[in-house]
Amino acid sequence: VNLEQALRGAAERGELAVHFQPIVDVATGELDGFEALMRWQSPALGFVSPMEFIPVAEETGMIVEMGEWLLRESARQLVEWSLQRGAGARPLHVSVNVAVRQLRDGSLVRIVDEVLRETALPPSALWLEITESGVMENIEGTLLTLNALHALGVTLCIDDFGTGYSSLSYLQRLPVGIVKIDRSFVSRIGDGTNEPIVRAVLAMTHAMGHRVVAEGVETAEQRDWLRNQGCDLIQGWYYAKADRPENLTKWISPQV
Ligand code: G
Ligand code: G
Ligand code: MN
Ligand code: NA
Repeated sequence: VNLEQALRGAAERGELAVHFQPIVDVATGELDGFEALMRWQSPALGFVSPMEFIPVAEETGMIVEMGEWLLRESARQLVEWSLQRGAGARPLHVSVNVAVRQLRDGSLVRIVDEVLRETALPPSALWLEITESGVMENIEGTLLTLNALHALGVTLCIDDFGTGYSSLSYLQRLPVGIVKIDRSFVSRIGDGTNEPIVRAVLAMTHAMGHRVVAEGVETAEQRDWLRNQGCDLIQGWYYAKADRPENLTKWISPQV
């Protein structure tokens, strides 16, 4: 069976699921939110990794519809969790990956606006992750879309930061609130070569007024080092892998 054929209509047939990975405030250890990650269980192909199907979805344009489904589902889930936690609890966010193809598609701003209205999710609780390379490919075109999204009140994140050809001047021009340091930097904390880069990224992004999420944190040593350096939020298997919503109840209770 051809992957592209199998993927067509997967959302309508109920084959797609959203898993959520906790993102933690490193200073307090409190839950700050989740990254939403798409999962596909194909009847014909079995479990297919997003590393395989997301590129196909991008090339064919299917990512636009799948991404709309993901946004709606992620927002709906966060609203449900927030109601469970009650009004006094720390507000949570949900961070959703947006592919370059979705950014280029004229429908993204309308879709985000609709999802916010339908679900009554507070706009700032919706974070949209855009890769650095995606922005750099077409910075002027992307900037118009990012400014329109920013005007809706959503929080924009630069994902996989440090892996592309980043320029400091572009970062200053983007209406982003969050920079996510790629896990390739985090994984080598402790070997003496990457620490200066991570320190520099933290200093620079904080000077610009952005908050920093470190991805791929797997050990207590990495967590401690990042906390000492003033990193804001961390995400990684040290805390939790992405999991289905029903397995995340222990994270949702406001005491955690
Ligand atoms: O989810 P991991 O758990 O395997 O994800 C692998 C890659 O697929 C990551 O680079 C991640 O950003 C990407 N990915 C996962 N879910 C989505 C999604 O819903 N949309 C986009 N654009 N990328 C996703
Ligand atoms: O590209 P993006 O950052 O959106 O991708 C998230 C990817 O990182 C997913 O595949 C997710 O499963 C993976 N991931 C999340 N935490 C960790 C971690 O601590 N270690 C490793 N190796 N991968 C992680
Ligand atoms: Mn991401
Ligand atoms: Na990333």
